[in-house]
Amino acid sequence: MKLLIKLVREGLGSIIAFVSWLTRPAKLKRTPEAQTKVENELKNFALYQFFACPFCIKTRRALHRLNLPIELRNAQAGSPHRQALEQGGGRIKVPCLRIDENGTNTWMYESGDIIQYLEQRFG
Ligand SMILES: N[C@@H](CCC(=O)N[C@@H](CS)C(=O)NCC(=O)O)C(=O)O
Repeated sequence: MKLLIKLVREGLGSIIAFVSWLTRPAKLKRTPEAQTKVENELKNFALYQFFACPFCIKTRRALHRLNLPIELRNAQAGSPHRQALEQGGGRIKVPCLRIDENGTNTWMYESGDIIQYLEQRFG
């Protein structure tokens, strides 16, 4: 039964991911200089996520719209990133944005908070 629920959830998530990919919004355009500056800042960012999680899909969609090529890290069971998320952030919950800046690691949970933060900083 648990396996069936997992399969249905993964299947639905994959369909949502596909539809979201088909209907991707236009990317924010910056000057080449501004885009390079943003991309340099983003080298300190990583998004821990699951491919088929609807909250992660929503967050990846915002990354696309804001033209933010942030490294995606799969935090599913069996992935080495899962342990890093649990140890650094304190729990296994995705999406989680890790920001490594000024010698401090910030682990931001909640898709709404992540999107709002990225919109305010880079939008
Ligand atoms: N309110 C949260 C919900 C996030 C959430 O429920 N994520 C699920 C995956 S869809 C999760 O991480 N569950 C823990 C797990 O599967 O181990 C958000 O918007 O980010």
